[in-house]
Amino acid sequence: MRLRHSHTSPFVRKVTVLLHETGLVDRVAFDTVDGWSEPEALTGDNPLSMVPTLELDDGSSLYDSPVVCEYLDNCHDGARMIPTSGDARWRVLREQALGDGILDCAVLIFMETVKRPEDKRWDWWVDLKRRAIMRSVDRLEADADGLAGRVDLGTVSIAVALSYLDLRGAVGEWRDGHPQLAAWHAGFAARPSMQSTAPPA
Ligand SMILES: N[C@@H](CCC(=O)N[C@@H](CS)C(=O)NCC(=O)O)C(=O)O
Repeated sequence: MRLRHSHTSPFVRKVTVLLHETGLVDRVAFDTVDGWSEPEALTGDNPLSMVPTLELDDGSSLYDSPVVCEYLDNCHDGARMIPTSGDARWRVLREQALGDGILDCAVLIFMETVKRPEDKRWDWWVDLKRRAIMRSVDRLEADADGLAGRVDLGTVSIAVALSYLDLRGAVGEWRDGHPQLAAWHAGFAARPSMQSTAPPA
């Protein structure tokens, strides 16, 4: 298998944390690509030109990150990162959706505040996305007890999303007013899988 990836993409990081946690990391070759440059190596596998994209041994490919994670979770014999049924499954999938949604908002804020020419920036849009992130962080603080002691795709997604808020500074210091979530994140971020996938400063 070959993972087309970038070092800073948080969606890629979700996949690579899962690879480490499941012991699959040595079964995957890594190919660094820049989706914005639309390289043929990537667009041939994924017409959207986005990472992560997983090329399988038979030459076919899978994307986006939830699909790649689901596939990889079927490639190992350890504890499932995505429960196969019941309430636990829906909780993990909802947490993945919330983590990915925070990331979508943070990427949009980055595009608007850093990439877009200054005279074309839209404050209303940035504020809307910031409020969505902060409501999500409030909700996670209220539910922080439910994150404790778990290592699955739900907790990986939340931890990766919070770490990305630190990387891009999308909402300032999200820890203020969220002590339980901050303590949980500090513990999870110390895991070897998180440490070895940290983006370059
Ligand atoms: N929903 C996608 C989002 C992936 C995504 O946004 N990837 C970004 C990097 S963080 C990308 O490839 N951007 C290139 C582009 O938009 O052209 C997933 O979960 O994989």
